[in-house]
Amino acid sequence: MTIETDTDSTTQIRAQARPTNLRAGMETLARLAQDVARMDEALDRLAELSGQGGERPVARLKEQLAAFEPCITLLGQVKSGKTSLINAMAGWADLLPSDVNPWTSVVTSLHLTPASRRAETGAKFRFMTEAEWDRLTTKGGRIGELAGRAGADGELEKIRRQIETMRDTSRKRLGRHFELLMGQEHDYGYFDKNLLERYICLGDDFDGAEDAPGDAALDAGHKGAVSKGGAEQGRFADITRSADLFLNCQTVPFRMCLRDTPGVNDTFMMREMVTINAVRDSKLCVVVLSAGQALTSVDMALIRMIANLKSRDVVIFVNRIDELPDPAAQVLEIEQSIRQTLKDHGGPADAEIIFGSAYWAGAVLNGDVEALDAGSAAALMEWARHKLEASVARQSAPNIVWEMSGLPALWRAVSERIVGTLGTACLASVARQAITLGTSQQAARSVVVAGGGATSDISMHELRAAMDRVARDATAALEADLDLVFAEYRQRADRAHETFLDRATHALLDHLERRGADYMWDYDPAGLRMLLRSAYSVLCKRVKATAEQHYEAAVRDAAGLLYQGFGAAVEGIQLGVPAPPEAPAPVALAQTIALDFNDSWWASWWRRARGQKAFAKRFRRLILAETEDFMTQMKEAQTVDIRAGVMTAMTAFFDQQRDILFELTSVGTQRGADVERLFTSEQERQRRALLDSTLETFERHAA
Ligand SMILES: Nc1nc2c(ncn2[C@@H]2O[C@H](COP(=O)(O)OP(=O)(O)O)[C@@H](O)[C@H]2O)c(=O)[nH]1
Ligand SMILES: [Mg+2]
Repeated sequence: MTIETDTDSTTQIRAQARPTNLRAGMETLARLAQDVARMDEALDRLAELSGQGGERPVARLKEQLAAFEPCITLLGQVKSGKTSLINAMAGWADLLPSDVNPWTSVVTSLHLTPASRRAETGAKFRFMTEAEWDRLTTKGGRIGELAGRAGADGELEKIRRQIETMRDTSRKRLGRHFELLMGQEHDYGYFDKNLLERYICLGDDFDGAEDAPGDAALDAGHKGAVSKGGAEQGRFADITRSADLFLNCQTVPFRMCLRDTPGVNDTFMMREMVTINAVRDSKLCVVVLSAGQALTSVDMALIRMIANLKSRDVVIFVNRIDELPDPAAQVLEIEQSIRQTLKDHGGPADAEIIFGSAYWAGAVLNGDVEALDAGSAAALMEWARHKLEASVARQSAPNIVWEMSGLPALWRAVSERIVGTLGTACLASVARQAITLGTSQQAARSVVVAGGGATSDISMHELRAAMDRVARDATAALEADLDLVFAEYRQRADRAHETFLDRATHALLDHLERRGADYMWDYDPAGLRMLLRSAYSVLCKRVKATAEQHYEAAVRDAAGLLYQGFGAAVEGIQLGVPAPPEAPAPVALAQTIALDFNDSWWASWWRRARGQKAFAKRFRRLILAETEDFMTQMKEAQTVDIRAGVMTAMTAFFDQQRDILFELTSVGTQRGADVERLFTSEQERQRRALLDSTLETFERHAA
């Protein structure tokens, strides 16, 4: 990242070193940008045509459209190059500090806005809440909890020491502000290297701590990176929870959010929880793997995470192919091994896999493809010979390297998914509501022409009250049915849990009988996850069916009420049935539980417990305790969003009904001169033609 934000590094690059294909792969995204812009214009026209009272509901739709920001979460192995890849995607090789101490548990969201000049326009940092910090520091996170339960005292002692070090260092760094900062947010109108280092990179003093957490991951790379900030570096990093960075970007044709996660496999499982939450609320994931060690058994936590995603929601990017001696031959093996691993774990075995190198992409962006080191250049030549199509071969060196870096292929995959799932759904939702508004305006005119106001005995006031009642009843009925569906799901999940405990205990007894207690035994919790996954999938289907049924009923009731009030004049109103929101992937299932470790603490528990009479009972209790938090995650956290999504769509529907009703019932008050105007038909005819053509735009996207 350049400190002087107004110098654009691309302009410093010699002309022949400048790539011209940075937007390759983003074509579908560019079309989405056009569609959204057209819809926005159509909404403006709709607002103009609707006159007084009609702007507010249209403004609401414009807001909904403007709030649409597709989010892509990157997750993967530590040091696989997630941050480097995000930088390459943002078209700015040194944007986020890569190689930061991977112990931070910060989720960094980079919000990109298309612009002709790049600029860092804002930053928001959120700190952990007191409760989060407490859980981490008093119990040692989940790993501490489970080490404690298992009686692995040595293990627990070590974790305690690590935590004390962390707590002391943080307090020293933050002094008396420490408590005050908990749960707070810091906002800036810019960001730069120093600011980021203060909030998301851990300070150097951690490298000195002997027993620093995640030893293996704490790699030498970071030590040299002392910034000018010096003592300031990492000042807030251990309590920072999330960072939102806002960037004007020259390459992307549509706004989006790229989310960098801290990865999994950490000592405290803090990062795992953080990553799970990030994945849960984003529909599209890019899994970044290192070509040198794509998905080995140390990545179980990651594998579990991917296994719970659908193949259309995930793209696998195998990075660092520049380090392979013979990429052309090796990628085939790597791809096969990844697919096999995914298949073995019931994951999306047909997920799209892309090979590339963030390092090559960075070289292109920095204008120094000629300075690639020898090994990397050789790999590049090899890969290019294997991959290159004739059309690309004639291009400039930077263009070829960019193509080989895999970024265009990644963009193609990501763009298609953004457009195909999220974009289409968003446009359809806005379009359907816009059609309802447009047709109801038309109806409002007919009401005036037909004599205005409510045709029946019901007064306007009564009509509005009746609509409120319909809304209240419909909402309550939906709530009640959802309660039932969720209760049923919880029962099913509990049953699955019971079944698993029984099976595990039986297996243990069986083991004791056949081999005796001297042989250590462990039990794979995959069965529990499978049972829960199927319970969750049943839940999602039921929720969808319930939502659809209630949405349809709500539309029927609302339409009935309008008809009762205004008769045939409102028959033309097309009330759109809301689409139930997509349920989030059951990523909480990926959460590491005690049974996933068969290492030291388990061995120590086994040694201590095996001689005892009630071995099996103790075992059952242990497993019950170990899976408790996991079950809570699956039963509560995972379902909160589902309910909120379903209810929000219902609320939005009735908000719109109130708008329509407001419009229909207020026409009565604008009679007289206005009615005269309505009848001066040339003007009316033009208006109508304009409205029809506006509605066409919406109809194209409503299906
Ligand atoms: N050779 C090579 N190194 C890479 C590549 N991508 C990232 N790196 C380096 O790997 C280290 C870790 O990268 P980083 O982006 O911080 O990884 P993260 O932990 O996944 O975010 C840094 O030194 C990067 O420069 C790549 O494609 N090839
Ligand atoms: Mg990183």
